[in-house]
Amino acid sequence: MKDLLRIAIQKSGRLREGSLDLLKESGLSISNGRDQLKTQASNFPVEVLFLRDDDIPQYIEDEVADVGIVGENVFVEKQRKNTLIRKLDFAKCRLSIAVPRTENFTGVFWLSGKNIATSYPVIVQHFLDKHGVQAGIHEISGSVEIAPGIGLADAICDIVSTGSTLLSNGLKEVEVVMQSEAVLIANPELQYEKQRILDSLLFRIEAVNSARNNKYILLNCPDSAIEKITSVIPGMKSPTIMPLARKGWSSLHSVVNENDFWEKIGQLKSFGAEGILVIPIEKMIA
Ligand code: PRT
Ligand code: ZN
Repeated sequence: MKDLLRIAIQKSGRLREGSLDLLKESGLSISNGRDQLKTQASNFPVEVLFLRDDDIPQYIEDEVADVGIVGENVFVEKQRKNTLIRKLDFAKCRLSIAVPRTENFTGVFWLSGKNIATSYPVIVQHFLDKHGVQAGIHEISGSVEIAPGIGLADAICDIVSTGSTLLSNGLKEVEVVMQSEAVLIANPELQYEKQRILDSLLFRIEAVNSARNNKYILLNCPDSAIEKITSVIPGMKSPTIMPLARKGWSSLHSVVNENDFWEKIGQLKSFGAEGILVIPIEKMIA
């Protein structure tokens, strides 16, 4: 039988859609019924396994799966024989300590002798050790944010995204323990053939993620502004410049990063750019 790379993704929850989207945008044709446990891509040597996110690191260590997509928080907490291959730029969040809003939190030492409720005991213990603080850790698996309100703990350590869950439970975020996002993890000792499949998948993921982070930009500008504009949007190698029918003007095509997009648009306009078009990129290969 030909080798397949077995990729474990979350069966249901916050990572499921982002994981499936990434695989599909990488050109894998996969059918994904809600109740399916596994499915094979019809056009790429990959089998997708749908599992609980917490179980994925162990399945990879046990070689039931070869690679997987989990939150970095789960990867770090589980301490399994997994290698972090790359960050995937979605499901961004942070793991933070929060205390009741009315507490006068004075710094990490405030936690000394207190009780912290969390689903991440390993990460919290590491954080406390790093700061030389001794505190109790109370491991609970869900609804961590209600623990202080019912007298189960003095503080919590949980995932925060917008912060609204903390707010509605009368808590305030006081220390960020780690930043997290979805990550691709793998068994550190993949067979040669599986590693080759992973390498070609990674090439595609790279192209998808670069495309997501960049936009194609076209604009018209007076020839005298070309140099300044090129310094703002240098593109992949350098911009394409084509003369307009109108004398003294050119059309300039380049690529701009999503993150500094608005700031750059402002600069371009101030240099005399007009008729600016911004277009999504489907795939981008350097
Ligand atoms: O069933 P299974 O075990 O597979 O799923 P799960 O319930 O353990 O995980 P799930 O789907 O909730 O989250 C999967 C991963 O998504 C986490 O491990 C994180 O890496 C990432 N992620 C990103 C989040 C959030 N954002 C998030 N907001 N995980 C959880 N939350 C929860 C958080 O626990 C809190 O209850 O959302 C609430 C906070 O959100 P805000 O926006 O109110 O701050
Ligand atoms: Zn989970």
